[in-house]
Amino acid sequence: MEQTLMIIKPNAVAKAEEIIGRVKQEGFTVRQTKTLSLTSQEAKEFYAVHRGKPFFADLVRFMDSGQIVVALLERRDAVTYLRKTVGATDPSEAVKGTLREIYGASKTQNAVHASDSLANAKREIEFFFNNS
Ligand code: FUP
Repeated sequence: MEQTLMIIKPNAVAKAEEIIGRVKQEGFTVRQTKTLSLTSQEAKEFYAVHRGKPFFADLVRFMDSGQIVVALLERRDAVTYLRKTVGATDPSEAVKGTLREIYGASKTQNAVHASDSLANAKREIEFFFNNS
């Protein structure tokens, strides 16, 4: 079994139960969840790989603008499968029925984050749960 991290972003927290229900329906086991707010510093650290990109400031400002829900998920092929369930970065390009197509508002306010590799899943799980 593989683990991955999902973040329900501030614009979708009101739909957190619905989103978690969908993820369970897709065969994931929800190992842990946590509701929290990121400080600006924490948001910058989490998205450090995007530092210097034109959207970085807006992204950080969005991610520290309200509560988020983080979920440690488990499933066979969890990383790949969650990416598929979440859909493309830009909700307007996301396949119908994916979480970003349903709940996303824009490229920045795209409702959900999903780890993009096994190595990043590990790092991100440690970032929020410092265990795994
Ligand atoms: P993803 O892996 O689909 O989350 O997308 P990226 O790693 O490319 O981007 C990380 C985050 O940066 C996205 F969730 C949203 C944000 N972003 C923007 O705000 N504008 C962009 O043009 C691209 C990404």
